[in-house]
Amino acid sequence: MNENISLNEIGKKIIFHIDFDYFYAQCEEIRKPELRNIPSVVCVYSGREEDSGVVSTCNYEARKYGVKAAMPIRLAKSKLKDIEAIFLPTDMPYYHDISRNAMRIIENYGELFEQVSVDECYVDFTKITNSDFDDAKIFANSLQKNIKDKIKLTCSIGVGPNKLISKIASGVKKPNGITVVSREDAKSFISNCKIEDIPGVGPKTAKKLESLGIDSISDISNKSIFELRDALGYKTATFLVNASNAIDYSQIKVRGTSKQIGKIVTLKKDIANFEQINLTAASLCTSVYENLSNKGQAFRILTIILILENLQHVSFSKSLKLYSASFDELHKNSLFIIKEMINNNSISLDNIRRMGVVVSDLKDISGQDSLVNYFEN
Ligand code: DGT
Ligand code: CA
Ligand code: CA
Repeated sequence: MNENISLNEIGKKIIFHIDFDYFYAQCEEIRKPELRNIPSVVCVYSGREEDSGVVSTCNYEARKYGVKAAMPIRLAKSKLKDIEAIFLPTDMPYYHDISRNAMRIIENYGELFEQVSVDECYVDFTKITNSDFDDAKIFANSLQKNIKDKIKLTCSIGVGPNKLISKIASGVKKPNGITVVSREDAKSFISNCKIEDIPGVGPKTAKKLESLGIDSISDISNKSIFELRDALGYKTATFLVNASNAIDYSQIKVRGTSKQIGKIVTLKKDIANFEQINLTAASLCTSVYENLSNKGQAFRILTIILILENLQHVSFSKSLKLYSASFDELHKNSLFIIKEMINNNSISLDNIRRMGVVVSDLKDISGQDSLVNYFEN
């Protein structure tokens, strides 16, 4: 797949890595705000004896006392001895619910999205940010605020020219941080990182490098792949030499069974009348409908996204009573929601920069006789 992407295209990308802060512990704070100012520790109890098991994560208050993930619960308790602290068992279904809601907000911007774990994702925001790192900073702020306002969840965001740089950047300022590393700064940024900061480099690789007299990223960048391949193998050597030069060709992997279909476009400048809004909505709906029909699917949730000139994101979702595969229903509802959103938020038409139509809660109906007539009313 890489061959089809020109270097020029890669050279313009702006990738976000978003990581939710102290995730399980923050989920607990969302439903029990009284936990916010005291150390709280989420534990996986093994059940063998009281307090046997490990810490899954803890809030930043608890981290001040040296409590960490994977630490035995007993050790964590000893570190928090004489301190008012709370120990809680994990509640995975609840954390997954929060994760789903937060990820949906991010996914609803309608760009290439890859969820990598319950609390982490990558998104290609090249288009929304016009491939401009100053715009990306503003946009990251607005995205962070959007998630905080809607779910009360904080996250840390790394912005970079590729997945590698954005992933490392998101860990630089935590919690609730934003770190932007522009294309120009990427090489010096990575040179100042430790070898173990490169995702995928474990103690074994670090040891092998050390035995070659390599103990910094700059050392690696001065080597050629051929010098490292005997010790590390060709694949790892290539990856590391590239990484040490801030190069990473890995792509955002949109999941094959995407749970939504959407299309988002940038509007012409100075849209001044509803006719142009209508035309844009019709073309977005046509594209979404074609995609939906090709996949043989019906939808139930319709989301409209408006991104304003200041990169503020306004979205509204409507759940239909029944699944629908009807273009008319998609179109009619989209127009209605767009008008309501514009009126309810007093948005002036020339302030709308991008508009998106996304359908989700999809259902396979390819076995049906007539797709178009399915549930059509
Ligand atoms: P952060 O990102 O440093 O603010 O803190 P977390 O807690 O979000 O850490 P992260 O992103 O490494 O992990 C996400 C969640 O995965 C975390 O909330 C709990 C779970 N987790 C992480 N490490 C461990 C572990 O060693 N054991 C268990 N059972 N769960 C873990
Ligand atoms: Ca996290
Ligand atoms: Ca994480």
